[in-house]
Amino acid sequence: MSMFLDQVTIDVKAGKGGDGMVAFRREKYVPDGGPAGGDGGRGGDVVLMVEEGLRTLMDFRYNRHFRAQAGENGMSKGMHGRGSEDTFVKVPPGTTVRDAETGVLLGDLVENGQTLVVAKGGRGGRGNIRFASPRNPAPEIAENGEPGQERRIELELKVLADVGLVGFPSVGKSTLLSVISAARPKIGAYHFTTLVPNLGMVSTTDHRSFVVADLPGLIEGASQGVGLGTQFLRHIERTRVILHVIDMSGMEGRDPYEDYLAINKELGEHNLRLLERPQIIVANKMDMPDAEENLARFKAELAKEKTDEFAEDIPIFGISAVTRKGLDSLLNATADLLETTPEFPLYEDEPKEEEAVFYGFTSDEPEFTIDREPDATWVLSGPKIEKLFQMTNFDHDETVMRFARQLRGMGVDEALRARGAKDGDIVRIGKFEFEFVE
Ligand SMILES: Nc1nc2c(ncn2[C@@H]2O[C@H](COP(=O)(O)OP(=O)(O)OP(=O)(O)O)[C@@H](O)[C@H]2O)c(=O)[nH]1
Ligand SMILES: [Mg+2]
Repeated sequence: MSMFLDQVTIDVKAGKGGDGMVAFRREKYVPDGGPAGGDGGRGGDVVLMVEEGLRTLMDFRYNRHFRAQAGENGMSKGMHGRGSEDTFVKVPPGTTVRDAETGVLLGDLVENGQTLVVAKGGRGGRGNIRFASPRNPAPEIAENGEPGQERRIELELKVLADVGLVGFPSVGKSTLLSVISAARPKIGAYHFTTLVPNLGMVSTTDHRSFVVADLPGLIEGASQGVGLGTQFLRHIERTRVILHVIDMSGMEGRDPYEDYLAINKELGEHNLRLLERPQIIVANKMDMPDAEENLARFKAELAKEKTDEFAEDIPIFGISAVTRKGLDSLLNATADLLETTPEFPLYEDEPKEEEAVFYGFTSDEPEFTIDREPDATWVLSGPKIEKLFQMTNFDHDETVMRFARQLRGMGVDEALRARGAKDGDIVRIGKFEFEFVE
């Protein structure tokens, strides 16, 4: 297993809001002090944040649970609880975030410092001061804090690079990166030397610069999971220009033109949009004896393929990564192409999770559902009603009565009656049971 991790599922849980307090003023010469219970503080959010220096999701290998602190409870003398700090979780630039259960896109984090709230902290419960009214000047009512949002999310890294080096194994992708940048990827005479994407910053002779990603070798069938290819194809998705590296020595007994077609097929099968990226064909190993001849044949085949006489020619650069021949013109042409190539937005057609859906509940979701257990107990469930339950402080009768009123307001009583509930039937929400009273 390589030490590269580019896909991981983590659990995040935001902080619960602090509970509101029921308290009354106790002053020496004031017999009936008014309500004095403060509000709870807000629970912390779990927030993802891009950290430029990170290159992989390795940090998540052994740490996949992140929670934020609960808000402080409200206190007497009208003191509010303190809100909690958010919990920041660092991710590398290029991290795509999805809800693991629904697959819905939550965000795509590319810029240093960019943040995304993935679990929203609960609001603090209100203390009894807030429930005072002329009719009820001394309420024994307080809310518990709202539960923090909890969810499982999926992080997928797609490296941020302007240019991607693709090609069969051992064509010289890593060698090329090593001679055009300060990156020092592993180079070897065997296939699949590169197991993880390597990034390098490249500068041209006229001082333009761009980031190049050297990817593990692809082979035929990569998009179907053969070889190492498929899991790395995602790293080409953010690149704007593809340098398609081909071994022109013909040493491995493969046909350069067949290789070229096979790789393009893989790119298209992974994601059709990859074929929209302009390519430059890098004919490598031109220092080898048969290379010139192979390149001529390659060019002839490529020309044959051209059906539309107005179609633009795909640029071909003959180079030798080992002797460093032909590099300057290749890099200048790459920089030129980058300047005229727009970005390919990855998720523009995909709906992002709406803020409203994120923080609340979707409108088509029922406020509650009623089920009947074999022992005849009525069971109420659903996010809204369960949240209401969790925010109710059952230590105070008056708060319990408020809860009952809220249920009635939601239409629970009516719905139960319609289902045939009778006086004295047991109704359960979570672990809490009460009697149905008509
Ligand atoms: N003669 C010659 N050999 C080269 C050239 N470029 C690379 N090689 C050799 O080709 C072999 C493979 O090079 P790598 O750079 O590791 O190839 P790669 O495409 O990164 O291979 P994978 O990581 O396995 O996909 C090494 O033995 C290199 O020395 C070149 O321009 N000329
Ligand atoms: Mg390599």
